[in-house]
Amino acid sequence: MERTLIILKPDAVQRGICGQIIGRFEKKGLQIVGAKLMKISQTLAETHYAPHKGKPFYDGLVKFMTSSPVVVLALAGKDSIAISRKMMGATFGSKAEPGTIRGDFGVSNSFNLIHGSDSIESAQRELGLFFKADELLEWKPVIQSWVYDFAKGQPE
Ligand code: D4T
Repeated sequence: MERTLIILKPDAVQRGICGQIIGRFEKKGLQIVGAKLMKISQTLAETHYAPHKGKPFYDGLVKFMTSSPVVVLALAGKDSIAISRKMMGATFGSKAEPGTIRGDFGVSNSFNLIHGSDSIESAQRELGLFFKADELLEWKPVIQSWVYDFAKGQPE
């Protein structure tokens, strides 16, 4: 199963809406394979957001992400990267569609509640930054055979 890194950003933790956001992923059928509350260090924030270095919002973004605890999740599922990005909605809360996490829970552009890896390569890099190998668990949900159709051997 494909794995992705999700960060519930400082605004989600401070506003007390982590449970509702995590519940959406669980209800969708994505599986939690890693989870922790942590304070992101300056170095980790700079490394994680290195692709944005030099952009006008970079300094503010690093300051925001290091300002207060976050909840990091590793989610597993078929196409979990694309599915979770779709559930998150457009980058800016002001533009995100109703029904998406950003569309339903926020109006801010920079305080946009959640991060999700945007490709297989990013997911591998980001999961390695935020989780030690032994913090990511291999486990089989008992409901899995009802979440996916395994009639052909592969999840569909
Ligand atoms: P992340 O990376 O946090 O999952 O968000 P997105 O993938 O949806 O958006 P992004 O990489 O383009 O932006 C990263 C992060 O920077 C903030 N941001 C972005 C901002 O404060 N001002 C801006 O103009 C942009 C483009 C929000 C998300």
